[in-house]
Amino acid sequence: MKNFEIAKILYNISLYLEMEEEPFKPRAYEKAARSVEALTEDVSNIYKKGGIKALMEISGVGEHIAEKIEEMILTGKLEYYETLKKKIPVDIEGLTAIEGVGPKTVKTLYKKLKIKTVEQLEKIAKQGKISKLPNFGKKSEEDILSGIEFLKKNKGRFVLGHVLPQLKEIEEKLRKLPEVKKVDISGSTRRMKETIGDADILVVSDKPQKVMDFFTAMPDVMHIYGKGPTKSMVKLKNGLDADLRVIPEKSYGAALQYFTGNKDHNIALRKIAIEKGWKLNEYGIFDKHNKQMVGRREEEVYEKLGMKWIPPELRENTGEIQAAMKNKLPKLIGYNDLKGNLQIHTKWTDGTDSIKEMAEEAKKLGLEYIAITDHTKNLGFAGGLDERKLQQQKKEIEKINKEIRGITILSGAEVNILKNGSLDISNKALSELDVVGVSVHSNFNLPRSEQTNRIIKAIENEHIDILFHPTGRILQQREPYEVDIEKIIQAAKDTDTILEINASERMDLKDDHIRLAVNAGSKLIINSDAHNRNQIRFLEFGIAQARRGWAEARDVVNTRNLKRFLKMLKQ
Ligand code: DGT
Ligand code: CA
Ligand code: CA
Ligand code: ZN
Repeated sequence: MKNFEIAKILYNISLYLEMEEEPFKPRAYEKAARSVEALTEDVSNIYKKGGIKALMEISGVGEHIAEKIEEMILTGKLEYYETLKKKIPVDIEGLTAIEGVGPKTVKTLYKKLKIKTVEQLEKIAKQGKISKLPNFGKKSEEDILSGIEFLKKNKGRFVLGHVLPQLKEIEEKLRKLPEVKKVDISGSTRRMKETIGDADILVVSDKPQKVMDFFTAMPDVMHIYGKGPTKSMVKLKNGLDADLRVIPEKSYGAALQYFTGNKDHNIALRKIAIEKGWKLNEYGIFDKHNKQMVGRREEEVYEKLGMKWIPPELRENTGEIQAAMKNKLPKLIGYNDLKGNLQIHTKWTDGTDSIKEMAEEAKKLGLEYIAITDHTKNLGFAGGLDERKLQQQKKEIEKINKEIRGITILSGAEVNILKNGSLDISNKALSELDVVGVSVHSNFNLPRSEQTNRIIKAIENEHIDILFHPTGRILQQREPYEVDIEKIIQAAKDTDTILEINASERMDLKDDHIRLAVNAGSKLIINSDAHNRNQIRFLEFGIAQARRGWAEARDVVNTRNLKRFLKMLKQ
């Protein structure tokens, strides 16, 4: 079993247990699921090497859950899960994916109206029967229907961070084949989009049949749509479609360019070729006698058209072509440029690992400093910290800093912005922390101007250094709240507050907003918002997002070393 399959079962168990109103177990299963899903190494591999003991070393996995994982690895299923499913046979995953629908709602809907699937729920909600249930009203019925609409919009797309490790693994398997000379994943994956529709893999090979045999027989494959000498199409077990194309070596660069896209970028390039009297397609650039001029290398395609090679993250036809022609492309922030990670959660609130474990992992990933930013008291469900606990935590951090080498831990907090823009922690307590972020975790439905002013009031506080996840969206889960982002970007600049690019599933700010912030000269920061140590690596996706927003290293404050970073905070 693959990590995502194990994680999914653990997560669904947490939903079933929550439905049964079990007190602590749901959180334990949820934490294990989140941790396994973020692991890069195969859990089956970990088990093969070190048995159940090694499983227990995975963040968030204790003895009981380790035994469950062992059973899944050995038998391909889990008796405990099968029993839970039989008791309440509903599509718990699909139904709870609807914003605002939790396991308890699912239970009520099943008990009262026999609803098992999202389709049934949609039908019954449209008939107006949900609003008639006790504790439900017209508003909750409307919310359910708009939640279902939002899900439909994302249907068939996959969060890049969820599928990239597996795609890279497939790429490496192909690279190791003696028949494969070159391999790349093109398409939206290469552009590092937040979500991808399907994976477009390209190879060069003299023995394409062998490559196709291997590709279609991989254990990752669930279904083969088609298999031919130059193109095969499969559905992977995680639901993602993947195409593999075999390309002649002399056209590889042109094919890589073409299949990386995006479509609008390609159309614009083709127009430039036509203006020069040439033809551009996935085989190369051809002159008026139909003779190939270039095509072997991607750089040559761009050069021939009179421009610098364009990093894939920028290829959206939003000005990158004009910039490349004038040699004015940004010097994008690099994937190894971050030195710090300033939003990290621990066991002190809703995280899974200790302060020290998070620091050790961050150090392993090459970071020089982190900030511990647990939730504050208004976030009851996360066990938010009050002033006294924050002070205790700061002492604990000081102690760990003396024991640990090679990384510095800063004290901090993720402070809640209350409805009126005030904060749930006293200024005095905040003044004692090294770095403080604020965020909105409640009242998502305020009118736009009220929401905007609420946030601006919060960042005007001299103790607040960072605005965390500024628009509140979560990929495929939650729409952003209504907010005047340009006004917030300006306020951030005026108040010297740093705007976060949150690299978790929030992916907030998004690329367009980052570009606005860069142009306005506001400071940015990329944080993982990790709730377990396996999630720290998600910084990669925040960097990708920053690149898609045209950000350079100088725009992002945590590319600086600790000393210089501290100087960029409000004094
Ligand atoms: P996705 O899969 O929806 O996340 O997005 P992409 O960008 O991977 O799109 P996909 O898989 O449909 O096609 C891969 C690339 O192939 C796309 O980025 C550009 C190129 N392409 C596809 N269709 C066309 C087309 O009609 N014209 C041109 N010029 N290029 C195309
Ligand atoms: Ca694609
Ligand atoms: Ca495709
Ligand atoms: Zn949290």
